[in-house]
Amino acid sequence: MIKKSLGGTLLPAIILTMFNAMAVEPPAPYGAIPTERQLAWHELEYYGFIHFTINTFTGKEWGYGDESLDLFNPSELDVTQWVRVAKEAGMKGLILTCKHHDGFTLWPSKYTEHSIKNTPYKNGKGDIVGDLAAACKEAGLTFGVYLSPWDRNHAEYGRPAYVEYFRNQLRELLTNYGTIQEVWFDGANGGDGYYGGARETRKIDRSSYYDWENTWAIVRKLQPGAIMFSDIGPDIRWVGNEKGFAGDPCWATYTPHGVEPGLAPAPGMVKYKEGVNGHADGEQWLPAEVDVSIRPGWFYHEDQNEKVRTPENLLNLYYQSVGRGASLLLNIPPDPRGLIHEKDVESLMGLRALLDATFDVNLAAKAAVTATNTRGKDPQFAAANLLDGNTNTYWATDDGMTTASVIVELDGLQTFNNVLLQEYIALGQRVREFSVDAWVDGAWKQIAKGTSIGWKRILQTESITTTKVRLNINAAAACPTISTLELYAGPTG
Ligand code: FUL
Repeated sequence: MIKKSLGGTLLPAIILTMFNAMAVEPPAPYGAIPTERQLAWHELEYYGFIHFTINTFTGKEWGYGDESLDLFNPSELDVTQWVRVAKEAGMKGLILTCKHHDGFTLWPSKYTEHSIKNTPYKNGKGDIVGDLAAACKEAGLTFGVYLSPWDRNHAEYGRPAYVEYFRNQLRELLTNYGTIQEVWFDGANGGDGYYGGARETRKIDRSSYYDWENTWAIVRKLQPGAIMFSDIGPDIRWVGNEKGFAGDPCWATYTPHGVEPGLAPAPGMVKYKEGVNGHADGEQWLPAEVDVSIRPGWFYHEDQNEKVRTPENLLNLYYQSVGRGASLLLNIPPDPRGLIHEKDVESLMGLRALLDATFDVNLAAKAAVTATNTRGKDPQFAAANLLDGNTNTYWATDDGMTTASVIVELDGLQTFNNVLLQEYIALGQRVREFSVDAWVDGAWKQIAKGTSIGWKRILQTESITTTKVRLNINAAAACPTISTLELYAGPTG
């Protein structure tokens, strides 16, 4: 009997237990780590902002709130054109200014008369939020909403009743339009406005007026998967400028600081310039979103048609945002026809062509790779994971091994001018310093170096022709976990 059970079930069980005891554990997470919804957001990288309201018809950037509703009548509005353009441009989603500071709503809100429902557009039967949400869904793009906390139209702005109104509108947007991927809370707040005819200046206490904790809770309850943007998160942070660049470094971790000691940070009241670099070892996983317009203004103005960014300019923005571990939220404002203007479309397609020409062929895909250290010598953590095109597999070293190198033997002689690196960020942002060498004239030559990697880092280099490349992790807060190393040859270096 005993003999039988040893041979039949006990022995394999003992062997399995021994094997498990020897199995190499993944590294422990380090510092602040991303949530599932943040991880999903990192993958988007490039998506569009649509600024459209009565301003499109008045030429203003910030409507006062007293604009005549008769002005809103786009003659050829076609949200499927917006979606087509965004998709062909390579964007993964769109965020719409459902209500900007002037208070006009692009959906028939039941809480206000300052709304699309009282305009000549479709005889008051239009709902641009609904139309765009449906068009995005159909095309496989994500859809996000911008709801301005500041409202220059509303009579109660500055008083408690307005906060209830704001929350009611938030509930409308989060309940009636399917899955909302991002909710955008602007930090611009308080000042002069129409305010139901009062025409005065109203100041609010930015740290307490919106009671953000409870406002955010509405989003969590109604759209648990949605990312919330503001100067202080809670999911992603403003990069601190509207010029289109994240810093170098740009850490995904961040500790928002109040403008004065002892004053808690709040949207519109934070040392926002720190957002450009973030903080190594910051308290929260709060990666940066780079919001920038394709034109000088956020809204369409005819006299800016000659000032639309060129494809080369946009490519530069891409390197300065996505290439530094942030996301690129590029504003493409429709014109008074209700269409994205031909000039903007041309530049967007030009950028797409440059991105395709650069990132289509990974010249390291067929390489062989060796590492100075592999965690527990376990193939599960081998350096080959860098080349498999899978961001969920990674090269890791033994605990405490915070400097290490990998050598990538290319498939013959290759010429490239871009190095793309990714950390396996589910375990935190760990690398603090790295460099990249190429084998040139019989010796290693340094071709790039940096500090932060994070979700993605793209380094432009001089044009390099070589048979092997070396990645050196020169400092890390914990053993590095690197998921990707790719090499690309772009038309511009
Ligand atoms: C700013 C606003 O004041 C601008 O009008 C624009 O909406 C931009 C994205 O955010 O804070």
